[in-house]
Amino acid sequence: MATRRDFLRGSSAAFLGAALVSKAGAASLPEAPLMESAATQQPYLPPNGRPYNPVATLNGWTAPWRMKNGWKEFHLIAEPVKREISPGMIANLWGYNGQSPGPTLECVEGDKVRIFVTNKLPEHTTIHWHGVLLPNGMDGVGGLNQPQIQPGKTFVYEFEMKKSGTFMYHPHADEMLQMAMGMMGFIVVHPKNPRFMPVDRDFVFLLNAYDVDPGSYTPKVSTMLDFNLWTWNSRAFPGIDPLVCRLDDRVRIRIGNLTMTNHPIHLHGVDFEVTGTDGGWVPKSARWPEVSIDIAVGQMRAIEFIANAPGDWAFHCHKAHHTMNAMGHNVPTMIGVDQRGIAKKINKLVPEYMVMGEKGMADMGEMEMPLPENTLPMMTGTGPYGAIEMGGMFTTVKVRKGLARDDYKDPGWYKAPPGTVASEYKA
Ligand SMILES: [Cu+2]
Repeated sequence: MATRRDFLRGSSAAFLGAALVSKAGAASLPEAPLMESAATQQPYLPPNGRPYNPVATLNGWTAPWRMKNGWKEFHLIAEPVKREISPGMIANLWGYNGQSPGPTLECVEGDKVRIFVTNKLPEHTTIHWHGVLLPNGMDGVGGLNQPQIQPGKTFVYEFEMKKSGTFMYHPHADEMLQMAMGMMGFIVVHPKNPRFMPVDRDFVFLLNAYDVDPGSYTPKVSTMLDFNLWTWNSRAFPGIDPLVCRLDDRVRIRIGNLTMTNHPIHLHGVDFEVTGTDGGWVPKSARWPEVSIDIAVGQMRAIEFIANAPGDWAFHCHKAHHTMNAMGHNVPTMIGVDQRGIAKKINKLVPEYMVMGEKGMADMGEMEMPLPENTLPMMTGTGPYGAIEMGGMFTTVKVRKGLARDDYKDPGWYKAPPGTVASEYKA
């Protein structure tokens, strides 16, 4: 019998067949594929159904489906997962089909979808389809629209995707806890007409946040605002893959916010326009140019631009503490404080003690400080010119000439033409 590992070796997209919930259900339930990798998977070309140009889920994947008598059938399994937040840190989260966030569900306007949801969590759950227009009984608010899905049970949701756009899914049951544990995913409904607002590259990711104490693995679930890990698709820099674009591609990036605060998302190197919200597409006459867009709690914003400038462009949340990993919160301001005398005294008691923050905190980005296990450095990442001093909600948009249409591989660091890099002035 094939093991999980054999499956991984044999398939470029690491889909795995999961055990089905019950013998009775086994005959009728579609397969629930499982993803073991936290890497960005190649866009999933639709094997059947209406054609469309698939999205690339940042550090994620698209769920395969089964067509059955004209219905597109998905199977989500709500379950505890281990998510690599960045190399060197794993979190015990809850998610769907092996990862948090769950797989992106891709459909086409007019598709009839049937989504089976199996609950393998220790408590009840539901799924709400955020922004999708559907019958009241399919809206997924536990207690209001449906009974809760008890552990071990499978529920089925059926509705038609009436309009194209970008939506999210998440539980509407013990919501604060289940979202603090990572239960969420993206829904992309492509337009029926493939010539409607076409783009060359179409990325999606969710903004999420966790509160994981240094040295621990499981998020604190009663945190309201003071989260310490700010993530994109449950990944923190330097674990977030670059968004790789071909020079002069038209690029769309769809960003949903399921954290408990707003995020001004800032892209260097280009101007963009907001072309979609969770409510629908923005007509051309209503768009204006931007370089940052504030995405409020529970909102989705789709931005579009022409990738006409080669380079490695920073792409990040503009709240500076959201581009840091845990441990930075209670550091006192020491700028201008002469700590030399103090350090000598403390060194007699604690030989490892280091003076920090006297000239600012930039030294932290390069410092090899001993950290508790399973803890990411606060400011980290190395670029071609040294320490990048970032964490959390930070990555790059890498624009390169001559890439293949379907090439999303990291091309390495940009090699700037001679004379185009800021350098020391020498008189
Ligand atoms: Cu932010």
